[in-house]
Amino acid sequence: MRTLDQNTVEQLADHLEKAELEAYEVTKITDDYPDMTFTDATDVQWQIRRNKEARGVKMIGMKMGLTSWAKMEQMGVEQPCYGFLADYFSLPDGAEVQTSELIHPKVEAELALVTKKVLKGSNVTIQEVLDATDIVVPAVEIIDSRYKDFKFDITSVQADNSSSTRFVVGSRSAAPDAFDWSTLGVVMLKNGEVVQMGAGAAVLDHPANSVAMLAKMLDERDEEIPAGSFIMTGGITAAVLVEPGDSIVVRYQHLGDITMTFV
Ligand code: 0L1
Ligand code: MG
Repeated sequence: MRTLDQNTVEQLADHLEKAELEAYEVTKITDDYPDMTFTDATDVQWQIRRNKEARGVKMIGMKMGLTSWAKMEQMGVEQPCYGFLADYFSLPDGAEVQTSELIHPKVEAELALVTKKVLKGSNVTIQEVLDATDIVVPAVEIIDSRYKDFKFDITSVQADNSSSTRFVVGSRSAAPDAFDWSTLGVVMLKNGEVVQMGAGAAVLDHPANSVAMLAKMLDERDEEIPAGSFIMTGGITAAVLVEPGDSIVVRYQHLGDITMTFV
C-alpha cells in the first residue's frame, strides 16, 4: 500500500540524500509522515538511487540490513531492510576512512557473495542461492544512519537506503561449497581489543537466507537479482561505533582479515 504522492517521494529522496552527501543528521521521516508504509519508503530509496544514476553514479551491488538477531535487538526492529551500493561506497582493504564525510559511522562484519545466475521470486530457497553463487567474499560494512541519535523505525531506515555509506571487501574468496557459511566464525578487533564475535548463522540462520529474502523483497516490485550481482548479506555482529583514530581488524575463518583505520 502507498500513501505518498510522487512529489513527496521526490522531496523525501532529496532531503535524505542531501543529509548523506553533506553528512548531517535529520529526524526520522515518519515523524512527519506517520502513515507512510514500507512500500512508500522503498519508493523513496529507489528515487535516491535514480537521482544518483542520473548524475553518473554507478550501482555496484545490493545489501541486506538488520538481518542478524543481534542487530534487530540492538536497533529495536523486527524485520530486515535492503539498500543499494553505489560505486563511491567501495573502499580498498587497508583504507583510511574519512570520518569527516560521515555522521556517526559504525562497522559490522559481513559475508558477501557474487552471483552467477538470476535469482527471482518470492520462494527462492537456500539451495537455489548456493547454486546461484559464484564466490563468497568477506566484507566489512560501514553504516551511517542519517537519523539523529540512531532514532528510527524500519520504514525510515528503508527510505534512508538502510544506512548504507561505505564498505570494504577482503582480498580472498572461496567457492560457495568450500565451507558451511552458517558456522563460519568472525572476530572483530577495535584498537587491538576483541569487541565482537559471531558466526554466519547469526544472519537469519544462514546468510543465503538473507539473499533469498532480498529476492522476495525485490520480487514485490517485479525486480530480480541479476547474474553477476555483488550482495552483502548483513551484519554477523552488532555494529560498533568508530571515531577518528580507531583501527578495525575483522578476522574471518577461511577468508583472511580486513583492516581499516578511521582518520
Ligand atoms: O546494514 C545494516 O544492518 C544497517 C541497517 C540500518 C540500521 C542501522 O543503521 O543500524
Ligand atoms: Mg550491514
